[in-house]
Amino acid sequence: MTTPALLPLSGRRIPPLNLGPPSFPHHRATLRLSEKFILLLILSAFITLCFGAFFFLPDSSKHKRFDLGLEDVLIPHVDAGKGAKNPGVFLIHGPDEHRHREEEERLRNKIRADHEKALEEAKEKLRKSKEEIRAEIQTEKNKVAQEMKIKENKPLPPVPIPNLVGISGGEPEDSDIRKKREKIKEMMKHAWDNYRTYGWGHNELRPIARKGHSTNIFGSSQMGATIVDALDTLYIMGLHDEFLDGQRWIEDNLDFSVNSEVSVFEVNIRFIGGLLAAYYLSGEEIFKIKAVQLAEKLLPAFNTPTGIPWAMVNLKSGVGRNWGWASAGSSILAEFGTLHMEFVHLSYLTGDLVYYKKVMHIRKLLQQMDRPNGLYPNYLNPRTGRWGQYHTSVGGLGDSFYEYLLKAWLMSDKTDHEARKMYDDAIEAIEKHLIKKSRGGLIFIGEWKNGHLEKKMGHLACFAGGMFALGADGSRKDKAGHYLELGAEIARTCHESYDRTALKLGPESFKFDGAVEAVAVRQAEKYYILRPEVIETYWYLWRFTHDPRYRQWGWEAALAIEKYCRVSGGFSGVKDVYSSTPTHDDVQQSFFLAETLKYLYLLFSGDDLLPLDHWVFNTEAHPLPVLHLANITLSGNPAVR
Ligand code: DMJ
Repeated sequence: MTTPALLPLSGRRIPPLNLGPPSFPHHRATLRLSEKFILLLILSAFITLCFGAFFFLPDSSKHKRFDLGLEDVLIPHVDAGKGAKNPGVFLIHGPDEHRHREEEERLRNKIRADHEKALEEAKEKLRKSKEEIRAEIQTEKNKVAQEMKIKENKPLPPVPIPNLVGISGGEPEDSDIRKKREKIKEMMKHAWDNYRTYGWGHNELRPIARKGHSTNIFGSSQMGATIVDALDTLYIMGLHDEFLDGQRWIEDNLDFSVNSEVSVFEVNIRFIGGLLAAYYLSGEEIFKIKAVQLAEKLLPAFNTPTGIPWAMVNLKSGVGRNWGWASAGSSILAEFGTLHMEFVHLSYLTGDLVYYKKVMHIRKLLQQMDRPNGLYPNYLNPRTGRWGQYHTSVGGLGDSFYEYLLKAWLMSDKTDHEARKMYDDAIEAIEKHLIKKSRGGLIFIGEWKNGHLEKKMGHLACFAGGMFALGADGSRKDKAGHYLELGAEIARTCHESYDRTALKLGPESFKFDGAVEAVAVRQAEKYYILRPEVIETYWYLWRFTHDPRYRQWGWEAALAIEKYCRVSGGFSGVKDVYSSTPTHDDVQQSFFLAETLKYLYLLFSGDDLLPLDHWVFNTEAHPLPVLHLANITLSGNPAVR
């Protein structure tokens, strides 16, 4: 693409500017801007020329009319009184006429001077080199971007902030527990300080190579995932300098206008969840503003024939697509089904129902679909609205969908009965088809594949112990005791998966097959990447039962992490939990700071820190306050329909 030929103003034709290939939107934008800039320049010189020339025309009726027009503006006459039919038309008499001529002359001179100045400026511009013009365009662009940024960072409309109970404190009375809590805080400091030193601004840290790290879920841009994910943990631990440091980075650097393809789910749970939690805890507007800016960038992912979002979206172009490995081009249940909490909060905080409608649409669609054996398959095609492979799991691919049904109900102050019903129905089907007892008496959650049960449980599925306990109160047919017990059984099984290893850390996935119980068989399943799910379950069980075994198990895990995962540059995952000499994977995952250390800290804190009747934790452990939705008009919400 070339710029159009320009008017021969000074006898010279401006050569077309070559501003790069047209195929990139970024370059296209540059080209458009430069075209506009040059054309505007020519146009303004031309208009000034015409305007000035007008004054030098011989006297004519047009000239007279123009004089009158000038009088209208410049020389209001005392005779123009109340009774004047048209107070805008003024009469000219004696001395006024002289004054008028002088004024006219002054104006002509001014216009002539302006005209000459504009022509000079235009000539000046045209004498400039391509580079100089480019630099000027760039300066203009920066100015516009800066203005837009200021506009974008404008505060959002104020809304009543829910009751924020227990955002600090929780100091345990028992000195032993206090020491343990202090130790967890020290681990957080170690993880954060090393990230601060070696990985600042990168998404994650390589604690051994001592440099930044990232994966494709965060796209190609440095979005400081660890900073955003860690903020609320820093806050509740009272690490306020570190929190402020993170806040400053977010204010100055966190930019979502990047040509980067990110996972909608991951960015939602870690970034939007993290920013919202930081906002509620600290009250700092910037977190809310950034959360909303990011959410707007995710919205194009919902532009599919069904409204089921793509797994990935390019933050700049808005183009979405699904993972290549997903069955039949499907979206993933645990991904599109884990947006509800954050999106309801976004609508609450902005007063814009767009977010709420997106997630309610997903819910409605799921409600209408047939479910094989009452189970939700993990794959759903966003083009056809049909299920992909019949694979159901409470671990990876399915997990947080169930979690969010329960938490939607809790977050609505238990008024979203539709969500509770979906949760109850789903859990009943899961219990019937997926939950079994091993020969050795361990309760586990298997995976359902095309009518066949795989006796394998992932580390991710261990979160379900906490979920069952959390959902016990309010369960159907008064089965609270049953679900609390089921939660405790899952906690026991997952503890066994830790206890049966050399490092006392759990494998990624473990089997129940003949003599094999809660042990990984394949080499590829023996790693531990600092995941939180088992500790998360210990914490929920602790809160609901105060059985000391959960603190004991949590402490065992903390010691094992300290012993085998701590390196001088932070914390690292390990490749084989059955080998007594650990090999590190050299990644400090952002969820280690967001979840693992937070749940450990809460496990050794009093229940008054983030009490569960006021706070609901998103799937990345970011606490969001309960919303009293019965008092809020969110159209379509069962609470207000
Ligand atoms: C976290 O990002 C979230 O808990 C998510 O729901 C699944 N698992 C990882 C950590 O294991």
